[in-house]
Amino acid sequence: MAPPPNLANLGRRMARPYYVTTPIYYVNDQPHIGHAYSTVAADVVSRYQRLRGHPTYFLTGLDEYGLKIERRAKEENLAPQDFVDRMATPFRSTWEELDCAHDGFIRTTSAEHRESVQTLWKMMEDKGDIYLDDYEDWYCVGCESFKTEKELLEGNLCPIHQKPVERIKERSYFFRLSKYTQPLLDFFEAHPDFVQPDARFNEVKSFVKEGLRDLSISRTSFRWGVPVANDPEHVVYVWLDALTNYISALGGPAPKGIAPLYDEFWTSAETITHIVGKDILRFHAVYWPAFLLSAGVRVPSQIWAHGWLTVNGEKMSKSLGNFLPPGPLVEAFGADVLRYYFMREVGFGQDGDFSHRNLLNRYNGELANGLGNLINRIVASIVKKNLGGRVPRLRLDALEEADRHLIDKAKASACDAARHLEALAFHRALDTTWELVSAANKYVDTTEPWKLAKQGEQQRLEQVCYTVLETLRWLSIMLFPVMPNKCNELRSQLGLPPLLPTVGVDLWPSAWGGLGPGIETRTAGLLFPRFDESQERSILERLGVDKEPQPGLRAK
Ligand code: ME8
Repeated sequence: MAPPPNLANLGRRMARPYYVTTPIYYVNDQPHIGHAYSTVAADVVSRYQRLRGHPTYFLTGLDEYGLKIERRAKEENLAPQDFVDRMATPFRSTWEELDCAHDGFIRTTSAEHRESVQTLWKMMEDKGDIYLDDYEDWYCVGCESFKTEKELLEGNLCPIHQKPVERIKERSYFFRLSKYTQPLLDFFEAHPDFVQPDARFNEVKSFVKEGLRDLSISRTSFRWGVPVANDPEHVVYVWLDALTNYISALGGPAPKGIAPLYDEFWTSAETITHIVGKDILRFHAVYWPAFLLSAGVRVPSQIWAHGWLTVNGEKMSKSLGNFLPPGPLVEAFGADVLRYYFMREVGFGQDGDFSHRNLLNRYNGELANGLGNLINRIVASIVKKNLGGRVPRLRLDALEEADRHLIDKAKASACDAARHLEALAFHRALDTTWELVSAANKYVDTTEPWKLAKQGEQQRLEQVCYTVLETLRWLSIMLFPVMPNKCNELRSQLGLPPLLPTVGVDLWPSAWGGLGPGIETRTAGLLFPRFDESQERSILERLGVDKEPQPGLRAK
């Protein structure tokens, strides 16, 4: 027998801190499925890393300053601080409903954040990278970003928000971004995976190669922002303020002081991944590393720019007002099903269209008929009726070709799924996991355990049931990052405790036979009950969806 692993040593070897973040969302409106998509992705990453035993920190939060928020508060007849305080609640509760278990929730109006922004400013200033000058240009309040003439559509419209930009003329502090054109290109060269997907990285490189202009980083025409420390007439440009959240939430930048979280998850983290939508890639892949290079602070490992979700083919955004809130969807399907749908259908990095009909099809086809059916046929039926509900003994010496085939499939699937999850290719991880679900269903079809029971072939029946039960145990781990609650329910049916990720302990399945003999399985209702046509109709009606079939959610 192999000696038990030395957990203390294992812990040290595996202590590779992983930091994952979402964008901090503007609080000018309610959360919608686009925000949910980014936040679920980050939660899946963090749950996966924790399962592997890595110390992990998952940050999300809110972007509460800027002209856009100041104007929204005014529309609501509220002081900006009262307005942002009120808006924080729906975001927090949405992440709770979706089981997004963040470690930190940063709000940029906090005193700690303000101090961090001012510290980072000072570090850049000490480098000689900040100067005062006059400025005149076009500004889109929706993007909170300056626009060049070249970028504008006819009639001076912002190409993203399709709204007129404003002419801004004021005295402003500038960051010497132009100085960082070459250092950024060198950094990109040395870090070929800095931006994912690759095609997006090429866009970023082309943009930088054209040469960067210095960036205006302060405003005097409104007050709702972090004041510039030595010149409080100015507030810090909202993007410099917002990007700093990734370090302020950890107590950084801490040029002198001690900040344990910042040390662990920024300065010495093995991996720092910022998950963002492709709309805000330039801020993260160009401005943010330039600020950090200037301040002499470590640059993140990777910016992962995912694609854009449309609803029935239409662009969805708070500014355009046609957004789907996640709440009613969670109510209708449960958090895990919605999480599964987000991660399953659209290739991470590609655009996709959200369709209720397609969500129902995936639910019935893959969750109810695929995984649900597999669990049911074996746990609730064969094992309960023929083996007294207990897990049989694994007999390695009596494995048959079909058993070996399924075991090999499980090993290959677990290995591939892990590789894909490391690379944030969630859809691929689920593809390979579903190949295992199909292979296990096929195995049940061909080994026909109900016949073995009838014919009294007890030993073979036990072997077949064990093979499926152990496959289900593996699936309860492999699917945990995406569907944590359903996986723990499945584990309870298998007579196993809930998964409890622990630093230093790798829980990913690799050795066959972890399910001990004699454990009592439990049957506790269907994990994924199938919706019949009338249930489907009533769900769609409740969600206010047209009866007309919608285009499927397909990666474009
Ligand atoms: O840009 N499809 O905040 P924001 C997919 N505060 N993802 C979507 C989406 C859609 N239709 N709509 C929104 C900001 N998102 C800044 C960020 S970070 C330092 C500051 C997601 O409220 C996606 O992640 O406009 C996108 O990048 C983000 O929400 C924009 O959120």
